[in-house]
Amino acid sequence: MSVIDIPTSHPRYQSLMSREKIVEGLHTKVVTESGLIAHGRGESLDYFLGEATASFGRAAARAAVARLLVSRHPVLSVNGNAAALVPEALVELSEVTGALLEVNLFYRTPGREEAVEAALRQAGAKTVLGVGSDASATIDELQHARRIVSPRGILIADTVFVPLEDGDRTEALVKLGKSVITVDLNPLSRTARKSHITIVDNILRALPAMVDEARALKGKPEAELRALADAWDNHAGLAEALRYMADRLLVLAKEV
Ligand code: PTJ
Repeated sequence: MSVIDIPTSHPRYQSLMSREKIVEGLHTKVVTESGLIAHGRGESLDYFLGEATASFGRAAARAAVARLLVSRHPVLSVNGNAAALVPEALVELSEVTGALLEVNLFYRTPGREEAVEAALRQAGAKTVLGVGSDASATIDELQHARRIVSPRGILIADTVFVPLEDGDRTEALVKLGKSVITVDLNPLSRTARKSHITIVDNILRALPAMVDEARALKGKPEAELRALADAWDNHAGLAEALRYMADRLLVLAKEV
């Protein structure tokens, strides 16, 4: 249900296509209204990165995948924006790392969890947790809809991947002793600062990078993977992202 026909030669083709995916997701209930706002915020921050993956983003993706590969029960938590933008890559990441896919929504309005599940199944997912009667457990630390989780998934997970997440739930998952990984273009967000591994990059680039890293790392000795994940210093990573953005803006300021 494309609203406009975008020629591949358009200088903003990728950006316009991602916007189309979000708008289409709104029509199919995958994306919530606030998802449009979140996407716009992400797009503006991506300008600061030059709309490209920086070295710290790639290194964080590598550490994140290493963590997923050594986890006993890793879960990929999927919200509306993630399902609209990168459904295939989420399914691939789940297959390569063995992490389970679970739908988990901030705005759990009627029909949305099923719509997100359908998007994942259309992308090839065989098992999707957190939908209907499977969403029967709660995380007591949280007030809103995100407290509802699958007893087979997030409830018992040791590592949870929560891309494009809100700060409250990230904090709650950390408090519960889980290892938390996120993708967030905003290095200053509460989620970015509270997570153990934050990939400061656009989810459109970060997920395919994670799949590549997972394929490269899979089969490496567990001690090596554990050392890679443990060595990640999230505060240093966020500081580097901020410095990179600031330096880039200073260079651009000379060119305008
Ligand atoms: O589908 P639901 O109901 O679970 O709701 C999903 C949203 C995204 C609406 C909800 O989780 C939300 O309100 O999130 P926030 O608090 O807006 O946080 C989203 C974060 O993701 C912000 O820091 C954005 O800058 C960032 N972001 C947005 N788009 C991208 C992104 N980061 C990486 N890649 C993007 N494409």
